[in-house]
Order: sequence, then C-alpha cells, then structure tokens
Amino acid sequence: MTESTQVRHDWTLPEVQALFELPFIDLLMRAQTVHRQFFSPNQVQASSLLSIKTGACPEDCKYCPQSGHYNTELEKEKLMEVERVLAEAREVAASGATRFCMGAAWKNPPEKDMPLLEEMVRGVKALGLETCMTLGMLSAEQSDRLADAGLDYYNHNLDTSPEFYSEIITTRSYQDRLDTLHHVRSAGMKVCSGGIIGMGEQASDRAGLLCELANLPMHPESVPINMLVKVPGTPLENVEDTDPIEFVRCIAVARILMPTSHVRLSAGRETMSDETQALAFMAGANSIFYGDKLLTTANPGQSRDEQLLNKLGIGIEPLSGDNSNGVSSSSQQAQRTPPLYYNASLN
Ligand code: SAM
Ligand code: DTB
Ligand code: SF4
Repeated sequence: MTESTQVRHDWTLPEVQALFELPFIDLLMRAQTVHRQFFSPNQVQASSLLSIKTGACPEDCKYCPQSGHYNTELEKEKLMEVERVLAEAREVAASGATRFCMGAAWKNPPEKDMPLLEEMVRGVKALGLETCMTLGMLSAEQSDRLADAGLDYYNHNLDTSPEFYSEIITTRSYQDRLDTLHHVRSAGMKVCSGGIIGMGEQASDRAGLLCELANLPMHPESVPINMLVKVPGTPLENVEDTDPIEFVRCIAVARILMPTSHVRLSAGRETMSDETQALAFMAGANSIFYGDKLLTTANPGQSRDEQLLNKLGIGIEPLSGDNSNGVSSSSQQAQRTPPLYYNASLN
C-alpha cells in the first residue's frame, strides 16, 4: 500500500495546508489517484432532500434561510404528515436516487415527534431507499431510537473551523456538534458531516474544517462540501464569492484526507458551471444531491443533471447489498476499529 492510501486520523494543520498549496494539477492528480484506489471513478452516489419541517428555527446560523432570526420571506411549515413524506419518497425512488434525506429546522427534535420520525424512517426504508435525517442536535437516547427504527445516516455538519465557528453561529457550540456526532456513532448509524465554503472564512479555516473531519475517530462515511447559497435576508447574503478553483481544492483535499468516504458536491451546484462540477468530480467528488430542490433553495434538477452526467460519462452508483460504500480493503477495516479517544484536538 502506498502512503497516500493510508486512512489516517492524525493530520496536522500544516500538513493539510501544504496540500492546499500544491500546484492545482498536482493536487488534482493526487486526489484522483487516491480516488481510484477506493472507488469506481465514473460513478456518483445520488441523494434527494426533503424539508419535513421548514423555517422558524431557533438557531442563528448566519448562512441559513430557515433561521427564525432573519427575515428571508420563507414560508414556515409544521412537521409534514408521514403520508406526504412517503409520497415524496416514492417519487425519489422512481427518479433513480438511492438515498432520501429528511431535514428539519430544529435545534433538536421534540420528544413528541419522535414516533412520527420513526414511522417515516420505517416507511422510507420499506421503499428500498437508504434513509438519512438531519434534525439538529440529538441526545444519546434519540440517536438509539432512530437507529433502532433503521435510520442509516445522520447528517450533522461541523460547517467550518473551530476558530471561525463563533462568527457564524452563536446559539450552539462546536462541542455540541461533536457531541451529537458521537451519539450518532455510538448508536451505530453512519455519519454524514461536512461544511460550507464561501462564508468569508480564511484559507486556514477551510484547512481547519477538513482537518477536524479527518481527525474524528472514524471518518464520516459521507462528507458534504457545500458552496454557500447566498439567500437574501441572511447576514451572509452579500459575502464575496469564493473562487471555484479554491472550492475544487477543498474537494480534492477532502478526498485525500478521507479516502474511503463519499465526498458530496453538495449545495451550490445551481449556480456552478458544468466545468467547475467536472473539475470537482475529477478532484474526487462522488456524490450529489439529486432533484430540483435542496431543502428550501434550488438545485439543478434531474434533466439538467442527466445531461451533465451523460456528457461526462458518469453513472449513478447503485445501492450495494450491504449498504456500505462497497470498499472492503484493509484500510477501510482499519478505520472501522473502535475509537480509542474522542475529540483529541479539543480536549
Ligand atoms: N437544522 C439541522 C442542522 O443544522 O443540523 C439540519 C438542517 S441544516 C439546513 C443542514 C445543513 O445545511 C447545515 O449544517 C449547513 O451546512 C447546510 N446549509 C444550510 N443553509 C445553507 C446555505 N445557504 N448554503 C449552503 N449550505 C447550507
Ligand atoms: C448538507 O450538507 N447540505 C444539505 C443537507 N446537508 C441537509 C442542505 C443544503 C441546504 C441549502 C439551503 C437550503 O436549501 O435551504
Ligand atoms: Fe436551524 Fe439548521 Fe438552519 Fe441552523 S442550519 S438555522 S440549525 S435549520
């Protein structure tokens, strides 16, 4: 095994920054080489999103159209009925996407809604889809309940570096986020955790975010890299655009640091050129959100994506029988070794 294929959890910030500073073509080549050791290079995993409870969120995330702290003229909605959620999931199953991700604008799910959430998980699974939820913070007990209902993935993003975090969110801490990830892991669910690029952060914050994710006791199976969607009414609506090349660098570094994870080219594709997306796939992105809506904002839609994927000769990754990323190498096994420590960098 070459050095690049080791699954490491001891990255230092200077090492990660050095990757960011490689000449672009060298970085892409390195990322693509790592990618091919673990994944089929011409396949992307496709997930679809549904907002099951929209707006009026008590958190103050400066990027988010759903925060109750800002006026984004978003229509607020109560928790969707189970039957409506399942009707949407049936359409997703027919579209070819393999995972259905249900998102709620909550600080944490209310206890009274837990039985409905469990019903949703069971119903979506029965359609043959993988299940994912993103509901805010979870207690250990709530994590166990969702895992028992069959929830495959839980999405909970670190969003940015520990240093920049308090510029973006003040109503919960970085440690709160790490605690939820720990509960999700302990309950046996797969972790989906990534962040947002383009919030006015420094290059060191982008490196810091990826370093935190890569040094978790186990790498998240899914790493969404979102380009900020600038929504009018949010405090970040006028933040300066991030250079697409810098964004692609983030994808490449995520691929190198977390070689067996699916790296998702996530929010922001609606305004991204085909060429930038192609570079992101070249850099090792192998997952997308499929369908014409993210949670509340626009996504390219199935027909535009079909055109792009056809042009690039990329297919949608089928579900593997064991529901894993299809890798059974010794390094993947190594990263599944139970953690000896937790949150070493913040203790
Ligand atoms: N409320 C839950 C939470 O924050 O964990 C789940 C839903 S929240 C909308 C999920 C993630 O979407 C956030 O962590 C953030 O990374 C991403 N997100 C939200 N608004 C975004 C935006 N305007 N642009 C890019 N990503 C965004
Ligand atoms: C993630 O990292 N990105 C998705 C999903 N996880 C839940 C959400 C993106 C939301 C973009 C803004 C919106 O549509 O409301
Ligand atoms: Fe609420 Fe999640 Fe939006 Fe933050 S990102 S305001 S927690 S919905």
